[in-house]
Amino acid sequence: MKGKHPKYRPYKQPAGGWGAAAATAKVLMQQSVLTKGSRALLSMNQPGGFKCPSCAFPDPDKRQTLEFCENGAKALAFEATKRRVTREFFQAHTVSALRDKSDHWLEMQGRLTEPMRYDPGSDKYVPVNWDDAFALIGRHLRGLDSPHRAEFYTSGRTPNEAAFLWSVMVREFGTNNFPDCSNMCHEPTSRGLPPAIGIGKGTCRMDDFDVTEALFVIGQNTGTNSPRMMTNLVEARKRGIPIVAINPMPERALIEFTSPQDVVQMATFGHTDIASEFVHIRLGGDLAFFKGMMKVLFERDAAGEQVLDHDFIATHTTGFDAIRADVEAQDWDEIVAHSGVGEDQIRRVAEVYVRSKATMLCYGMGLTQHQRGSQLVQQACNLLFLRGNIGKPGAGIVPIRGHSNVQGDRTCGIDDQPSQQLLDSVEKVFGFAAPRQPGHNARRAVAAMMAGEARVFIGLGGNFVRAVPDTERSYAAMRGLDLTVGINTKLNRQHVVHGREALILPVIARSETIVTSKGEQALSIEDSMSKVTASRGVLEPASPDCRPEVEIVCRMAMAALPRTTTGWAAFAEDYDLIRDKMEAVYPEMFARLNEKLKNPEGFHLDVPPRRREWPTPTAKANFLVLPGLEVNDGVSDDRMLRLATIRSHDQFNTTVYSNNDRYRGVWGDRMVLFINEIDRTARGLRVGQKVGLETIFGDGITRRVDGLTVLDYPISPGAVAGYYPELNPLLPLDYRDAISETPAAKSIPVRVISDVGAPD
Ligand SMILES: Nc1nc2c(c(=O)[nH]1)N[C@H]1C(S)=C(S)[C@@H](COP(=O)(O)OP(=O)(O)OC[C@H]3O[C@@H](n4cnc5c(=O)[nH]c(N)nc54)[C@H](O)[C@@H]3O)O[C@H]1N2
Ligand SMILES: Nc1nc2c(c(=O)[nH]1)N[C@H]1C(S)=C(S)[C@@H](COP(=O)(O)OP(=O)(O)OC[C@H]3O[C@@H](n4cnc5c(=O)[nH]c(N)nc54)[C@H](O)[C@@H]3O)O[C@H]1N2
Ligand SMILES: [Mo]
Repeated sequence: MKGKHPKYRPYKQPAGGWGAAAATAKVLMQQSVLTKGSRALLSMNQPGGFKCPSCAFPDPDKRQTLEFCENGAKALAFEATKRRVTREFFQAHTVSALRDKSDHWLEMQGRLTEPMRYDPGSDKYVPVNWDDAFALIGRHLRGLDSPHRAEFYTSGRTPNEAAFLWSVMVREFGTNNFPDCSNMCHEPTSRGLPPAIGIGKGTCRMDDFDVTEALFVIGQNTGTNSPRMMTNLVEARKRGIPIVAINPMPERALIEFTSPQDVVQMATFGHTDIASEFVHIRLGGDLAFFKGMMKVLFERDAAGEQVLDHDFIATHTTGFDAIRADVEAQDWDEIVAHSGVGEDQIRRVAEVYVRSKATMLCYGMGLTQHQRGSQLVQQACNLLFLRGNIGKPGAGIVPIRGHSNVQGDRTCGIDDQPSQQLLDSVEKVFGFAAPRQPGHNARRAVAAMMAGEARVFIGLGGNFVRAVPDTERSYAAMRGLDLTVGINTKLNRQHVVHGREALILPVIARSETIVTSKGEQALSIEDSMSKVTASRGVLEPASPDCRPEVEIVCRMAMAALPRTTTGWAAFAEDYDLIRDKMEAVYPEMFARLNEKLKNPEGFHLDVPPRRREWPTPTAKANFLVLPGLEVNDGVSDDRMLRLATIRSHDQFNTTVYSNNDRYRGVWGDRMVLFINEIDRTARGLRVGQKVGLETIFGDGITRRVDGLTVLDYPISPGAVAGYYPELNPLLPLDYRDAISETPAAKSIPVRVISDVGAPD
């Protein structure tokens, strides 16, 4: 059965196209929301409507009549589903029984409908009214001997207004314990970019795509995770712009794509070739590749060619000599070995870069989730600085964010290491003493739970326990808490892996209307390119007992802070009042916020590097050296492979829509191991065989996952891949980026344990 397996049928069509159109129709039908869902799709990402709850990629400036993608439609269909989790459902299932169900099964039960409290006597969730739920939270929080014993998690679907109030409530309570989904995601961007360019955000806008002369797409599975960006890639290719895709996996949509919105292309079964140059990089090989490209530039500069922007370098940067010395000291053989890319291809890509007068460098989790992820992001900046590719049209650094409002949440104060300036401002506006010491990020929150220091966990959205590393130990730590609270739309793992007491609080979703005594309320969202827009739902809330996130935060604050003078009750009714306070805390950034949000097109936040102003300590853009060629520590084990934990086409993070991964050709199974044929045969493994993986970490803890089906896949040698979150038990909490503490989920050192069961 060489190379073949019933669960693996390589997808030969272009990505997108009729496959995507069919998948969109199917998902709406399955969730029984064909008419309701289609109606809502018409308002999604349109002026006056709501922002897509899926990813953070911006809407186009030039509008299409239907502005959504297959995965946006999926996110909406699963949100607008007709299925409901009711009190009868909880009556029929003990929590122990629910724990045995898969993530997909939990998700498929539908929307949460009323607040529930865990009853240890029956091992079931039972109804609780909202007042009693808040009273229980208030009792626990007020009873702690230190505010630092509570962890306040945020997931990136939370809108700006709720995130802002959450940050105020937690600081008034007395801690900066803000574990956030971005701590596992683009934290290397938030911590890596400021020393380099002075701001932890990208520097491009959508119109830069129209004038760019070269695009790099690095470590990002665009067709699955930011499908709306495919429109920009297609348009760029139609203009003849080169696209360099750098990835250890030849992701289908980066090779060929049919735009579902392109009527002619659909009718003629045509497609657009996306990558003009596909770089099949070694996993973790990007550092060596960047240095290889820089080496070519320095060589050509030394030979008298005009390949560097010396004006930009002299006027705007520091550290050029050090970076040059570091790069020139690297040996070509080493660069090739560490990047896995031939010198000829590195030179060819460097030539693409040299020919372009404006280059955009887009990246995702393939760059950030490594042990030196933050510094790797800085190396990408070095490459851009060499040709003055920041602060001019069509050029810049472009982190592609994940959750639809993950960037906004950070902008609105969700930060475990807030600046003293922000805290001063919060104190001035609200009149309480803000805690000055740094709090816990996601990793530290889990560590505090493991150590027994944390007693309470409250999650504003998300599925913390399933998203974090070290599944088994994290589950145990969660179960040791006094109280766990999940503020969610859907049932998920964190509700069934809970503390001594536990609450489920159901919320109104992004696509649904929020009506208070002051009338209908709008929210605001910031996309990956710093554009802030109002979002107004159009559908009826899933249940009359679902509450808006803003109201939940306000009532929790009133229960937890008996002496508060903050206007929580008023905020819950009138969201304009919240935005007034946002403006007061951030007077420059959010000046005239309420007024500006009336423009249906939204507005861009200021990004100083766009005009070549650098808010760094040197007031310059800084070249920063990362010595050597490796982004991950060496491991002395010759059987070692590097495991990347990745997303399938049919999931949104821990939400599993189905067990298929269309573009990678995987059907009906998520427990698979993508491995290169060379590595497979070297280990004597057969395609279809079931194997286990074991982490090599050396801290005495055994981390192992069994039951993975071996598939031959064109992933670069030395690397294997499998799905998150199923493989999170293999990821050690302390295997992380040195600066940002982001788990290094793309480079886990593992060993294959074979012969666990027969081939199927
Ligand atoms: N439909 C859908 N959309 C989503 C999400 C979802 O789950 N589903 N999640 C959202 C979130 S929160 C996020 S953060 C984003 C995530 O979006 P992506 O950043 O695309 O995330 P991943 O699927 O984790 O993998 C990224 C890619 O990195 C590649 N890679 C792995 N290691 C390396 C490496 O060493 N070098 C390079 N160059 N590449 C490497 C993998 O092969 C893969 O193609 O998407 C967001 N959008
Ligand atoms: N091994 C490994 N681990 C990873 C990653 C990886 O690539 N590999 N990726 C990491 C990344 S990039 C991220 S961002 C994290 C994701 O971590 P999280 O953000 O915690 O996880 P999600 O799966 O996105 O959360 C899904 C839940 O959010 C709730 N929800 C959905 N919409 C709303 C809403 O509008 N309001 C509220 N209140 N709740 C809502 C639903 O109940 C749903 O079950 O995981 C990280 N973990
Ligand atoms: Mo993310």
